Amino acid sequence: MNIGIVCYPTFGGSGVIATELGKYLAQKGHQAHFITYDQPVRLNTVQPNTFYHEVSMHDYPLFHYQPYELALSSKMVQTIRKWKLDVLHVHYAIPHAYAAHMAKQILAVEGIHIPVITTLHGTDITLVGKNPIYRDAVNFSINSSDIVTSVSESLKSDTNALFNIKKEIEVIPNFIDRTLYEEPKECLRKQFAPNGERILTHISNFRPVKRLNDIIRVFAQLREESHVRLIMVGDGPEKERARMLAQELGVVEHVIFTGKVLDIDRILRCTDVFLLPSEKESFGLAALEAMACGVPVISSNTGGLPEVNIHGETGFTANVGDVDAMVKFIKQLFSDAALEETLRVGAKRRSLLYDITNIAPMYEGVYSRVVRHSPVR
Ligand code: GMT
Repeated sequence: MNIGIVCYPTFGGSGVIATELGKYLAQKGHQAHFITYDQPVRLNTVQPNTFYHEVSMHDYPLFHYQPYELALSSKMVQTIRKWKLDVLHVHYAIPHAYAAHMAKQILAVEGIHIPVITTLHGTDITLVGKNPIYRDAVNFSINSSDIVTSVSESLKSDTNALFNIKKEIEVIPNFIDRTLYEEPKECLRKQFAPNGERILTHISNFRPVKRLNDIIRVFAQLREESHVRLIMVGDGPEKERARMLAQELGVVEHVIFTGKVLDIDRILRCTDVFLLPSEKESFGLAALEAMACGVPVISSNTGGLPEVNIHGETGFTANVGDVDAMVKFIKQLFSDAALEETLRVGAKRRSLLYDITNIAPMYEGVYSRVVRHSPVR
């Protein structure tokens, strides 16, 4: 099949999922056509069956905001026509589902039918999409997609609660590629924790929803009694505030801010506990990636997190903002080697359920269904 993939090309989980899915499908012999404004970060190699179509923007002094949706729709239309795409799969509803609807209408005039699949990832619904500024257009474009998928049961029910959705949303969870975590790699533990400290890690886009201050507070409490170091991977608007809090609490020299890192598995492999205390989280892909490295997760129990991180099996979950509970769980884990091993094994075992070889066929099934039902071109 020739598959058009639209995503944000950045480090966020939706872009990672879209890119890894496309790369995997390309390896299986499909054509993966990425349509986006920049080379997706995970599409960093040239591969057979993989194509990148850049959405270029034209600046004009009249525009206060450049019309990205218009340029994206046009690029979708051109790519679908030229490469005879069979399906268009858009990740993150805003504005991709809307632009896809326009592309579909434009092509319909020429007698070309293109089925559109929209995958909802989280904040496109729970934070941004529900805002009255966008809500009507998001509602319309979700309903006009041929198939809608969401990355967790929790996101499905949030979408149904916040919007007036006329079709059944199919849940297809996020995934990891287990082979990535099986290759032997040099251990970097000494580099991050030269004095044999335990290592806590957090990975995100450092937005307010990730509650970085909770992470710093958890870490500062643990430092009172244990030798621990904190690795903060990523970048974003809350970084400086988190650094200032670490300074205020006297732990800043034990916190490593790595910036954006591509091969996060190298850090996760030497991590003892992964922290994700988010305010909202539709899935928590970074937690799953940690679990794939056998790292227990301490997370909040919001959104889709309890679907991924099973309390007492793969780590522990606590109420949003309950720093004391998170500290208590980590202390318990650090003081009980058998418990720690059980959680490490449990985390790894559960992550394997989400291996790409189990999840990608669900998307292929969706593609086959819509293509089978498409009128002949
Ligand atoms: O807006 C964001 O936080 C970014 C977005 C993304 O592109 O990564 O995150 C969402 O999608 C991920 C991939 O499906 C999920 O793993 C994240 O849980 C979800 N973020 C939130 O719901 C906050």
